[in-house]
Amino acid sequence: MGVEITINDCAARLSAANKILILTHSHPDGDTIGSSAGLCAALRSLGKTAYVIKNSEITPKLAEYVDKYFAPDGFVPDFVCSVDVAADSMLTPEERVYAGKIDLCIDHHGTNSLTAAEQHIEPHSPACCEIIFLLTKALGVTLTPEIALPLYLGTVTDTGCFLYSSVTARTHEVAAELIATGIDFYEINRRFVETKRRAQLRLESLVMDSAQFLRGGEVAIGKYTLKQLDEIGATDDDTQGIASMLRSIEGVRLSILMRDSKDGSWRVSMRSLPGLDCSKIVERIGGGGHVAAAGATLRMSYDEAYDAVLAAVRAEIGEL
Ligand SMILES: [Mn+2]
Repeated sequence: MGVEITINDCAARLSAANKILILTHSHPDGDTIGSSAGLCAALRSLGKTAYVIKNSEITPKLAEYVDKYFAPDGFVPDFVCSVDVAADSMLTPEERVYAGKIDLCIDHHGTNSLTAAEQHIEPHSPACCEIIFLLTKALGVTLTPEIALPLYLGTVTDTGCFLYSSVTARTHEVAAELIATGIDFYEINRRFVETKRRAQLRLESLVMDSAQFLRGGEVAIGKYTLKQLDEIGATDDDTQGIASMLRSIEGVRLSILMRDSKDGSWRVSMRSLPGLDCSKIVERIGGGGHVAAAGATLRMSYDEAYDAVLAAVRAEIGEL
């Protein structure tokens, strides 16, 4: 964890830098990608040399919002800034060379533990993109559609299209300013919220079939595997948002979704309704995140991981 600094200090650090590299997190989502592309566009509008490090785990659907900013081979930055990266373990393989050498960490995860010289963490911001928007103001940047579109993307994807309890009046004010630049906001809403691929619906059906409902239906736990993804022709794009699906079932207050990884570990994604803090539950099994959305990675068999997860839930909320 770095020294906490203000958003104005963040702007001062970036203003003093010339060759800036922006880092995104492993299994990138709309928020880390939107934050990186928006910040990169903003810095370039100030005449800086700024790039986003190539994230080889990115999905094609998200890549188009950031790939023009990817750093060329051999780029040597004088300042390294991470966006939406909550822990050293969330750095991608290509970012590992910067582990311990990050100058500034900008994030909205209250559990942030990333090693950085300085940091600006706003746990009450529903999306990192909202912080980047405030940073563009502090930098004196004039908002353009090129900056606004990725920032809107991340705001929509991290708030479930302004649905979640983390949304504030400020979130809507930020969105209003982003939309006022003339961006095609409906295209984002449609592509990332309204439209679903058939494989995505098949995946939802698989997860629903796997689900167990505990504590009178208040707790739902489901799973899917990489093998199943392969069988139904689903890609990583189709898994975005799947963790929230079980929480959307009437009566469910806490949802848990487990999926395997290539290295044999199990990824646990937890979602909750107000009144239940899933970051506290996953901290018991080495994870982190937000009050309403958190996760952990367990290097053990499925049965062991399942037992560990339910033990952590029991320890927080009582018998299941
Ligand atoms: Mn985020």
